[in-house]
Amino acid sequence: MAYETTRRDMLKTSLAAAGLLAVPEWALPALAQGETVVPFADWPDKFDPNPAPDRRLFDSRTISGAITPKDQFFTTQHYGHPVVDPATYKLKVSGLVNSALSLSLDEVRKMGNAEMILGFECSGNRRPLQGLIGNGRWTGVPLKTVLDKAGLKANAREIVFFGADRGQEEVEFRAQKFNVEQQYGRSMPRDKALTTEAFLAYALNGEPLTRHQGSPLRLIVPGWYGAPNVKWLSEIHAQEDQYLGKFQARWYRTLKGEMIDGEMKWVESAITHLQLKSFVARVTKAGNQYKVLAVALNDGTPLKTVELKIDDGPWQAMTADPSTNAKYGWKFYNYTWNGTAGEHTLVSRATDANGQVQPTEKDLENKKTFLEDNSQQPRKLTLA
Ligand SMILES: Nc1nc2c(c(=O)[nH]1)N[C@H]1C(S)=C(S)[C@@H](COP(=O)(O)O)O[C@H]1N2
Ligand SMILES: [Mo]
Repeated sequence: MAYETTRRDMLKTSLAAAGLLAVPEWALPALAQGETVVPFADWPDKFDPNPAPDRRLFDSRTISGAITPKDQFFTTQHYGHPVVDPATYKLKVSGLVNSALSLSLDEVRKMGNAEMILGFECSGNRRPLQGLIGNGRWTGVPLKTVLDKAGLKANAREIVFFGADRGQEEVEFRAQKFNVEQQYGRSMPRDKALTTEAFLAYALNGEPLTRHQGSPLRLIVPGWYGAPNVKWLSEIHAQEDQYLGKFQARWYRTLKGEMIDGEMKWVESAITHLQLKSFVARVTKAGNQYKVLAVALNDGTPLKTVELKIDDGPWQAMTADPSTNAKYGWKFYNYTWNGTAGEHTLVSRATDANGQVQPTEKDLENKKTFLEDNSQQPRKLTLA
């Protein structure tokens, strides 16, 4: 379907260029008969959901259900896709453990088959596409089960997760630069590793993980951004000291200014749990009415409301879709709109049970780095 969208977009672009696109709507197969998708004016003209063999963007206008099909799930990583043969695969558990482990995929699978519907997004996901987000049904073994089997020693304070993928990196130290090989690695403190609902997933939507999704095994950290969900997981290493690898300590950071007692404090923090976000994912026309679909995702904190503002109107409640109620899954919210001809701006905002409100772009103006952009996103469209 992703490729069809590309063709359709190209067609749309060429028709628009030729001045032939009288009606700004086009049909998508996933929709009810007669239902058409209203194009977003803020969507790039040249949208390619498959910009490279190892990259795929999710096209929110094609949402066809709560679970993202595996061939529509976004994918991104740093060192391409390593090939890991499931038949000879071993998961190593090493370092400060009572018994080091080397587990085959079969042995891992026999340790559990917990299932969880959950969404995650890349911490770099942002407007206009919001294409680095998805929601799946994952199956795997609780991380704690594996750590308990190995037995963490008392001084094992840091748990590091390595992928099979690696590459050359320049590591800077003051005036020096060293070119060394690095593995994709992420870590979490012992307590977090033992108490989270994190698990080692071998299946997505009931099928073995694809190479894109980290076959044969990946870490899944419910409620966290994509980066900690280490794909092609090859080794879990317990150590005493903090792990400071590039993708833990340097690459996935946020620098933001916070006003504390009238003084600006510049804070650098690591990317961990998902920030409260919603966005208008799709608008369709059915008969004389328009259906606005917003997607909301956060760290599992219950949501209170998702509201929609149309042009300069008031915030209005959207209706929660009861089919999307998994704690860590994304949530759909609907609104039926009697749209009038002309240009419009739609923006959604989520509020959670703790009273936290999704920030505006202005609220985040002191966030200097672009990761963790959960700001409200005004969508532009023109109705005929
Ligand atoms: N081994 C490995 N795991 C990785 C990465 C990587 O480069 N290597 N990238 C991370 C990032 S930044 C994201 S957003 C997610 C993307 O997961 P997906 O491709 O299954 O959507 O994988 C994470 N896990
Ligand atoms: Mo990411």
